[in-house]
Amino acid sequence: MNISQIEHIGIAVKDLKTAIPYYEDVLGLKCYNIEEVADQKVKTAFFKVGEVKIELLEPTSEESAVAKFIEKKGEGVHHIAFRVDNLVDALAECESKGVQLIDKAPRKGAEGLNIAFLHPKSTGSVLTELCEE
Ligand code: CMX
Repeated sequence: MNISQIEHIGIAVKDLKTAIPYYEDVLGLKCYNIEEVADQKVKTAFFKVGEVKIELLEPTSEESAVAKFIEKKGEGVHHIAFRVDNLVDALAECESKGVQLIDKAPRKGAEGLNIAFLHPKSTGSVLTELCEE
């Protein structure tokens, strides 16, 4: 597959309002978008660092994957997302190389991207997202 860049780094937080001031007031970044992804039961806040984004993830339900993550591991880095040219082909390649897919087909994520997750059990314990514009 052809990965052109890290698209974003996802960080699990309990509460966006509490988390955002560190990124804005200390790191001097600007939150340019807050968006709810109902499908994933999260509210997201985005910051740009050059070409790469930081995505803060606040769970909107106890059923959210992010709520379960925080309960088990606490707040912190949740996933890394790579931008690929062709998501369908990238997923087929991953599957053919024995990687367990969480999403067998692309779906819509935040910021209108097509996204799919790979299971951390087959990616060295790093929850990995592939995304395509
Ligand atoms: N990073 C690394 N490992 C993780 C993880 C994460 N973010 N989340 C869970 N795990 C680990 C668990 O600790 C567990 O490890 P152990 O068996 O060693 O304890 C293992 O993965 C499996 O966990 P599980 O209990 O079987 O499954 P969960 O119900 O916790 O689900 C996962 C895990 C990855 C399948 C689920 O979180 C998922 O489908 N994630 C993809 C979707 C997602 O994360 N959405 C939120 C972000 C959406 C967005 O960015 O818009």
